Amino acid sequence: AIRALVFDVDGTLAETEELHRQSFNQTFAEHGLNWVWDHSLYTELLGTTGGRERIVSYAQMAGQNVDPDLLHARKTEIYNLKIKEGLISLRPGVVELIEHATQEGLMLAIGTTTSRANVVSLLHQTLGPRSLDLFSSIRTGEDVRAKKPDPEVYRLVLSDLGLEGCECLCIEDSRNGLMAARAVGMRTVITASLFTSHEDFSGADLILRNLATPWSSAEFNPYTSMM
Ligand code: XBP
Ligand code: MG
Repeated sequence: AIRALVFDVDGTLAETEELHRQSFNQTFAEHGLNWVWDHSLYTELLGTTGGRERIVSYAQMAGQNVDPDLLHARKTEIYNLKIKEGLISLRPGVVELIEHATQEGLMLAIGTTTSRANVVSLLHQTLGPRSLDLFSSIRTGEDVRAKKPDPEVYRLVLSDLGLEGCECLCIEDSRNGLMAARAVGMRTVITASLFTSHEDFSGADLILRNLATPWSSAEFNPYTSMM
């Protein structure tokens, strides 16, 4: 039986990736770099998970020498200011699913590639400061050596929860996330996001437009049928 729901953050809890993209570009401009990551380039660059790693791989491609830690720290600062402006809301159905799962006695967890500060400010801004307590485990890119599609972050989550992968249902939006979730044996629901809708989601147990759509359908409720 399913005992926990495990959420990805970027693209899954909220459509944050456009804000990440703008924060990268603002950082590059501030540092006098002529790098502009437009929508289509950024879609490709998302193949490298982790903002710092994305900067490193782009710098290599561009043949330029930069300080990835400095750039990424500033990008995180800008991103957090934008989140605190309240520009981002949770995707449809996320709040309802969290409430439903809590009522059913399921545990909740988060496994993400992004930094802890970004998760904390998103949860604070959208669900309130006490919402962090809803999650029995929050593991981020800062806790791992290898980011998704490597399953390390989800291994940590499972170990925090004391559960096997087969006891968890993961909600993801990207192929890299799906690979990580499948590698630890979690059944995975994909809610494709703005930057990932073209990706190959084979191996997913269910692919949805968003988490709200099934709730309005009388025929089939994937959550109750999986639980
Ligand atoms: C999201 C990412 C992140 C964000 C940027 O992956 O790859 O790197 O693009 O965040 P996932 P940081 O949704 O699978 O966690 O700059 O903080 O890395
Ligand atoms: Mg994601």
